Amino acid sequence: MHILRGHRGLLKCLSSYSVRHSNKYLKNGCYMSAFNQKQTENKVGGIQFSTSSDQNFYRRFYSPLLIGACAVSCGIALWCMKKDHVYADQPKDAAGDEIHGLPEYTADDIAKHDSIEKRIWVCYKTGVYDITDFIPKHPGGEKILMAAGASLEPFWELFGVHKSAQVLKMLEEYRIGNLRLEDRSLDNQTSDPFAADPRRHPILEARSKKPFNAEPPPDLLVENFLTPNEVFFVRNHLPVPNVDIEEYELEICGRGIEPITLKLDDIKTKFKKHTVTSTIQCAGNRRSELNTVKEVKGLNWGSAAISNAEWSGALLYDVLKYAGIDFDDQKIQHIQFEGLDTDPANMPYGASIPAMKAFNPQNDVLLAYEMNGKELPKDHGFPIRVVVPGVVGARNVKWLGKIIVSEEESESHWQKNDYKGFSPSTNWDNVDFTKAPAIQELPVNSAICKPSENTKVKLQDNCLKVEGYAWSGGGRKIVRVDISVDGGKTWHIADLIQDSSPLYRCWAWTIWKVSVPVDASSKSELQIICKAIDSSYNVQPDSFPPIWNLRGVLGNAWHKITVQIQK
Ligand SMILES: Nc1nc2c(c(=O)[nH]1)N[C@H]1C(S)=C(S)[C@@H](COP(=O)(O)O)O[C@H]1N2
Ligand SMILES: [Mo]
Repeated sequence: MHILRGHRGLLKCLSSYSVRHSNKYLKNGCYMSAFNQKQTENKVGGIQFSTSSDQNFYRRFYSPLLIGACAVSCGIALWCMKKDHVYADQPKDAAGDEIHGLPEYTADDIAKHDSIEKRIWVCYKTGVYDITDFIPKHPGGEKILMAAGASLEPFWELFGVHKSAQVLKMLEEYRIGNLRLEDRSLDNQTSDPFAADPRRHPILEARSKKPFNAEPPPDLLVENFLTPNEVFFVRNHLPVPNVDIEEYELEICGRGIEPITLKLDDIKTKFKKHTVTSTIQCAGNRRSELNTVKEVKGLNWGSAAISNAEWSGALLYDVLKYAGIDFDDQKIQHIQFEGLDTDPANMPYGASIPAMKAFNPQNDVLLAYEMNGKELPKDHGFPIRVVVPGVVGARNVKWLGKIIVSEEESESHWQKNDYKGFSPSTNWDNVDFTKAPAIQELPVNSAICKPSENTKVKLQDNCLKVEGYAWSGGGRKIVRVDISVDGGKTWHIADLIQDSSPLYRCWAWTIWKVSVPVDASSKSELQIICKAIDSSYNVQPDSFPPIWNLRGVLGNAWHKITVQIQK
């Protein structure tokens, strides 16, 4: 309990969200409920949760979160400690296995070691570890102090990357014993936080399975102006929350607003239904091409982390008006959003957009409950997601739980410490995330979707049919797409398939098609290049090296593919 007491401040900040949502999670939460159940039925880390005193209330609700927070911190910290190891090379699977001759400890023993004075112990599978000496090296500071007396395992399930051979090897350096047999089964019972994730169409090519991130084959994208829901790319940072619609409430609060909550039905009936076709593109789309210049951190997206759908819902403008916002209040600069998906420390996914985006109803910022005329699918934010036309995917918050009207940007990791652009010379040692603004509107981009890279193509009447997409942020319509098959010396102008929106309020992508004459007599291989121009006459840069950045975002250089000509 001393740990909880010693960290009331942190507890408070972790809890502000979970107090409101803890019941919901107990009922519907796909993973927290599993943890809580386990606690009420069993001992976790040797603590019996049987009474309902205030203290126990805190323990019941926060222990797993706190342990989670520190388990993850430990993982990250161990991961970051890139020192050389003297520890004998052992296969990944051996970490946490019983080591004969080491002392045996009970779950109770481990639970007692929950402060620096008493030393900090954790367990992983059968392994018991004293990580006290690691604490001074921990980049996350004293957060790690909360890593008292429990298994790291359930939390590492959430962030598979920490379960790498390297991290497990580092952990083994702090090994002090084995966990008693009777207590092992309990610690091995890891509930899969992703168990409630929806089924996905096998056509989606996964870039990571847990959390689920996937893109369709590019040639499917150009088959339809609207991407079918099952084919639409998926970008999840966390497990998909299981939202019970009976319980669902959207909270709206912040500067000058008397907080209100709206049920899904309220959002559907109190406001005019508004429909808009908008493309969503991840900032990391085409990251794999940046990765070939120099290694970047992030999911290795191809060119299909982008899709286009028709969204229906209430205008955020109408909802803010209903909530009583003062549109003339100059101090309101940002509209923050929080998702119902949470990390092991119970922090929600979050992001914000400049208030002026929402304050102009013509920007069509939506609280969407339908996608292509169907109920919003689970993967895409059921029951409500924000659609911010022309703005990077990351701000289109899914599973919307809360809207905060604010003077400040969202404090979320994904707003402040991610999704920003840097110079090609900025590296992980000198990067300062406070120095770059959060990405909002995306630059002009395009890609060739058909033919597919490295396939055999057949010419028709000495011509090759090429198809792809083009899109620009901020409502800037695509005005031209140029294709070259001679390295950029000469260009062919593609036919554009677009909606009828005006030049400066176009949220949907452009599908383009062109038939290019090819002189096949001399060559068997052909490079195809595309570049797009938007209504501000922005054009894509010709190569990746000058726009390379350590996170691999904003990759929008000319798209180039190579195909073989079938003779
Ligand atoms: N709540 C929540 N919203 C989220 C995310 C998330 O992980 N959680 N991912 C964001 C990112 S980075 C992108 S690119 C888009 C992807 O939307 P999609 O999965 O519907 O394609 O959702 C955004 N909204
Ligand atoms: Mo994204």
